[in-house]
Amino acid sequence: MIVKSLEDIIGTEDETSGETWTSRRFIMKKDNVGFSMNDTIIKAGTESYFWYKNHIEAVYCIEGEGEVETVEDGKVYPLKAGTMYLLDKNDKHYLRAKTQMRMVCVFNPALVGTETHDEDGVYPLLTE
Ligand code: 9YT
Repeated sequence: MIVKSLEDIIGTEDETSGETWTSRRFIMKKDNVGFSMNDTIIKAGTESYFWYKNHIEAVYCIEGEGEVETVEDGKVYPLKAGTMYLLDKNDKHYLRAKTQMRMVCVFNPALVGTETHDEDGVYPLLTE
């Protein structure tokens, strides 16, 4: 069994940041269970464009308020603590944080842990 606390991750190499977010990586590819899980902070007042074309991501909002918009159809979904969205079609999306949001993010395939978005909002499919 693996047991970790957020304070074991903050400030270590398992904490990765982009322009609008900081992700604390609890479960990664090296754990070899087929998915990864992060506790991610999205900065207040930001808009991010993401496209996980190589991954399926489920996102569970546990703090804060914002919205997610699917690019293809322009649908906007409000987000608050207790709301989950699943990008089951590798959907291109905008994520907007009204306040700071805290999200639990699950990826399949698992993230190696060092991924950040490229200019297309994509995470590369890393193998190590
Ligand atoms: C919700 C979202 O996609 N945030 C960006 C960071 C990413 N989820 C991650 O690596 O934790």
